Amino acid sequence: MRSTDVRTTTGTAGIAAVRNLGILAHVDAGKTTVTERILYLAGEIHRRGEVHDGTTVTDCHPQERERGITISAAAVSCVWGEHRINLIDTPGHVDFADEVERSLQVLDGAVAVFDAVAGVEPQSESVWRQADRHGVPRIAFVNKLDRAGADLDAAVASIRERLHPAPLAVQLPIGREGGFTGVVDLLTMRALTWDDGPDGDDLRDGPVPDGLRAEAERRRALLDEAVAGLHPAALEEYVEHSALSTATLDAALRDLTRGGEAVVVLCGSAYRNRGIEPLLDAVTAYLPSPLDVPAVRGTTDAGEAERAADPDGPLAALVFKVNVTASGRLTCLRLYSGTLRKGDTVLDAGTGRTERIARIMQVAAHHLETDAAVAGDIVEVVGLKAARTGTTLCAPGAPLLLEPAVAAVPVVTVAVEARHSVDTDRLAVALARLAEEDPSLVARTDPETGQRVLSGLGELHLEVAVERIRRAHGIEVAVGRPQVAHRETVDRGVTGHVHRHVKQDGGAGQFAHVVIDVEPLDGPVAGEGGGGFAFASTVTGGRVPREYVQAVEAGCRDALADGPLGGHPVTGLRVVLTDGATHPKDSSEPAFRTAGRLALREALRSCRMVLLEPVAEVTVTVPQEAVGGVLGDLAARRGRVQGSDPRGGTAVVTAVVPLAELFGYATALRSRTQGRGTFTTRPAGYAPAPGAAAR
Ligand SMILES: Nc1nc2c(ncn2[C@@H]2O[C@H](COP(=O)(O)OP(=O)(O)OP(=O)(O)O)[C@@H](O)[C@H]2O)c(=O)[nH]1
Ligand SMILES: [Mg+2]
Repeated sequence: MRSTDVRTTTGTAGIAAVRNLGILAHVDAGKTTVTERILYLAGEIHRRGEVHDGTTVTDCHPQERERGITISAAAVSCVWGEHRINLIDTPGHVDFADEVERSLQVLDGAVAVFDAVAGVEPQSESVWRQADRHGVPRIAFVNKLDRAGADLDAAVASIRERLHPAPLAVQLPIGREGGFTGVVDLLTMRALTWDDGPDGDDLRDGPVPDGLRAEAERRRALLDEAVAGLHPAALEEYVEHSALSTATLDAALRDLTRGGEAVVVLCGSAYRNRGIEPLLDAVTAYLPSPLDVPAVRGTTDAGEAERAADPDGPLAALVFKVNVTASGRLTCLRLYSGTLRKGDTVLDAGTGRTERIARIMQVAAHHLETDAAVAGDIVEVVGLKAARTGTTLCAPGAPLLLEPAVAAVPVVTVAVEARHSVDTDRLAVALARLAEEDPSLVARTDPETGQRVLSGLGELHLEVAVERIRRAHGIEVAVGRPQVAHRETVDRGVTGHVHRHVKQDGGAGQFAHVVIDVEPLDGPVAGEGGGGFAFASTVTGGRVPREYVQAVEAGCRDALADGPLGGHPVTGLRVVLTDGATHPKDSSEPAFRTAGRLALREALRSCRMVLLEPVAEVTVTVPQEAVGGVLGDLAARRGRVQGSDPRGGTAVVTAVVPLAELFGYATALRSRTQGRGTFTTRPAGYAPAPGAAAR
């Protein structure tokens, strides 16, 4: 399978053979295990590692190995047949959702992995929606078919119900649970079985067992019918022959996958090495190459521009990950256009500075150095000092700025202090490095207490970050209790608030007169990334020129940073500029901006405001007999229970709980259920905080 040709081929034929693939799923569905098996089958590694032994390629950081979870997205590349696959194993835990976001930005396709017992889980739904937003085509892999209670049909039904109306299963499992030995490929109508050979992975291709023949034919007929209903060319053939040829079916599945109109579903057991070869074949057959996806768009001085995946075009590449280690800095890039060569000087389109590429490496299990990389590729480079996650690198003669992924807004904060004052400066450096690698970590100094504080997406996110400071930098740190980030919103607004900003005491004066209304904004409050704010102007007769209206809006946005209840960000409000006045000489945009800021700041003091706290949707899976205790505990944590469903001998409880009450929940649940309870969370916006009386 392995060929150096495929690795080094350049030109369009080479690009068509590339697949930039992400592995996405809920925590523990088996992404890292699937990745490990792919690398093994592709000949990249000669021994399969296990997550629980801490021996996999992609869970390579010490904390990943100890905790048995993926923390950091890891890119690796391998060769399958004529194809080169650059694969990113992403984390499933919600605290690391930003890693998934940054990965999705540079991927052309993804495999969504599901647990055959649990089906679609909360975080599978979240990452699915993330992939929808990025328009990344997917195929589904229902994993863990060897587990007791595994059920492919139920998993497919949950995909249909919760994720996509057209999941198309192209395999029929052979054997159940511990007796799961293979699949019938419904396209070729062959049985693929895996023997427990010396390597535990001998694939055999044989006729469909008699006992499964009728069922396989029934499912193939249903598949033909479903595909014909979605694909016009297939429909023509279906109308004529009441069936589809394998070639037509195959081609239609590729079109439907790339168009996002259907999701091909495969199944297997990564742990038992079953089902991975057909998964790789489906990845290369159905998911797009960099040539099949729309050209990347960015901005230039002359406006928006597109860059096709052309090795001869000007360079355009996006940094999606930076790894800072003691031995140096590795920068992961996705090339969208052009060719990058060792020794090249590249332009950082954001800062206008240039940097030099010292070395280029394949993202292989063993870092292989290469002289060049072309459009469509994902590589690591050495030598860049300033480039950050989200930086665009381009040809100095053809600047183009690509849009970086939007970093999630941190919701949890801890104070971090060096135990020994000699380490204080080193701690500041360590915090800055963490934030360079992961833009969803924000380090700052609290202006009131003077303490260093670190903010992130959750308790685990911060715990992992602090542990890295301890280990990688050898700094002993004291960490405060986690605090949630509050927000403020408007419960009852005000109308006709007047602000006159006048400074006319000689020299150039300032004059801006504004009248605003403030009202609550319907719909979900506290949208991410500065959402939850609307601005309009009803000023007539040109009393306030358009550029000044814009300045007022900018001023109002400035005022949102600092609410009246406690200086928290303000969200969920609409401001309407209803009137104003200008002065022929002294009015200016800065004057109106100041007026907008001060007007809203004062108006908010007259509004009835409500303090908001972040809340999370929690899904707890516990043995049936522990349900009562869990429900009581959730209520004590101010949780609103939304449902409790029996599933096998366990119960799945869902509740919306304030994030502040979830600190330490992992430990509490473990002791309450003798270690048998598990839970996952996902952000569910903001809700009024108790005790914070509206004023
Ligand atoms: N029974 C069974 N267990 C599996 C299978 N695949 C993975 N596992 C186990 O499930 C656990 C989680 O697997 P991982 O590969 O770490 O899952 P992940 O999706 O990468 O998890 P995160 O990265 O932490 O989100 C490990 O203990 C695996 O050995 C499978 O096919 N069958
Ligand atoms: Mg993993």
